[in-house]
Amino acid sequence: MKNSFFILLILLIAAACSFNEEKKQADKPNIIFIFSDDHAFQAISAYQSRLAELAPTPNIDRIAKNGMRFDRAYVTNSICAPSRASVLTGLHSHSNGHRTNNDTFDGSQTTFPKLLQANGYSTALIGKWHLKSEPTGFDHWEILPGQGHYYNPDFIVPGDTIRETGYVTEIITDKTISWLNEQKESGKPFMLMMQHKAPHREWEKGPKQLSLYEDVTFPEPDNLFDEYTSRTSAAKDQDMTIEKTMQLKSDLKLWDHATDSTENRSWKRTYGRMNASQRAAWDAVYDPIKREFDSLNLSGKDLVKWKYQRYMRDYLAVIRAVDESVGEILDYLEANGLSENTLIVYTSDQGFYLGEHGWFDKRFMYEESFRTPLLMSWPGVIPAGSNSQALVSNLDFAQTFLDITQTPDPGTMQGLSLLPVMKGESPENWRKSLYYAYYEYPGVHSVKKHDGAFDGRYKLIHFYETDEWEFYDLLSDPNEMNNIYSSPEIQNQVERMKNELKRLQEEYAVENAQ
Ligand code: SGN
Ligand code: CA
Repeated sequence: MKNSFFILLILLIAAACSFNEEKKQADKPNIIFIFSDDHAFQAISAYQSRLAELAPTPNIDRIAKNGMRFDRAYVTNSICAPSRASVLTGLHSHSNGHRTNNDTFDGSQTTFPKLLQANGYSTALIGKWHLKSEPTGFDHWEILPGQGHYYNPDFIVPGDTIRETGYVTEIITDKTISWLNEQKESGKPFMLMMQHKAPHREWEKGPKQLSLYEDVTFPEPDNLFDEYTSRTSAAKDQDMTIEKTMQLKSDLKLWDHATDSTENRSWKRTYGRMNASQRAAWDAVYDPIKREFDSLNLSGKDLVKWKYQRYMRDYLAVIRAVDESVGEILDYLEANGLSENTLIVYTSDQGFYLGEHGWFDKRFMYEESFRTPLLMSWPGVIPAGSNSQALVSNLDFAQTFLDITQTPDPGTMQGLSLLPVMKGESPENWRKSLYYAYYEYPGVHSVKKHDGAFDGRYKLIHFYETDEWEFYDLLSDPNEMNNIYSSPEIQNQVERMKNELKRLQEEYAVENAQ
């Protein structure tokens, strides 16, 4: 009698435990990480920049309305593949070995997708990857080769490469929704990385946005004609100006149908991939622009201004398709009862210059590229319509995702869990400064190697191969036009930030710290 009572008791306890385990599993939040490539925060209307009214992003803004806009989100290294490696590993470039786009990702490392997968999550990656080695830690993956293509893109899947017909942003969205539908059956929580190619160079508009901003004139940044007075040789010697570097043909699509053909590398990967009907729709928009350009005979500042307008029309229209993609995903989550228990993250691998300093591209530690957009929603945890001024980094995603999914932290990552900040708290022991390092030199766009420290107001940059320094006070000089490194009245702050840089280099065990 006694024995059977105990057996019954044990069975009841076991049943309760397994029920709790299932419940815990079901309560675990899903994560959708929406990642774009080179999306400047200036091009998101939630950030209320000069472009907000003319080129709104209503769907990306929905994430901010339902959740939090981070105003001080930064990256470890403002270039595609290294940023992605930092997101996956929670480590700075020198620690995960991925310093430049030329490196191959060591997929045997600890990454957050692997840890989540081991903790019972369904994991998927769809879109741009750019890390050369095959993805690890994902139950499902479909990736673009390298930079990928906008029109009729190829996708690498395990053991095969498939060419799809259509526009890359729409295809990535469709694939994402298919996977979400398929994985419903698993009953597992999921972590999905939807990684757009857009709005990366060469900013090829989608068929639905071809004439979207054609009659809009966008405001220029104040420093479109920056002469780099007071800056070091790095700002002067770069190769990323709208004036000299931006190409009329490949970047601004002024192809000459009679002479440009399959011989041209850029033609092949852009216009050359389109089918006849895609080309017809494209030509209907760009042929008149080419004729207008040929008749204008522009030079000097007028030419730069004209190129800037073309650049903005293309770039912002490419973003409209990304915004629509985000809208489709948000609608899907709502329609499927997934909004409540899903953390949605929208961010980019880095920022981008939209004519500031006369530039496009990224790489420098100046705000437009060092900073990245970051918006998150998670009802019940993140207060709706909030914003954060905390110094956060792309280093923090990995630990944040481990934290909210109760996945054991290996203790080797270098970021911080954003959970308290997401809840609207201001943790006292939050980081006071960020470490930055850029390594890809010599290389495309010729930006010299540098590292530096930023405390939310003062920024110290060291171009260590030429031993040149820059120092900015973002409070009085938000556009970083005045390098005050040698100003006598600021020397105490320069010294303080030099010590801070040393401290950060020690904390992160930066080898060969300069
Ligand atoms: C290509 C682009 C560059 C860009 C790099 C890296 N040139 O080389 O403008 O900086 O990619 O971009 S292009 O002629 O090929 O468009 S990244 O986002 O992958 O880091
Ligand atoms: Ca990028």
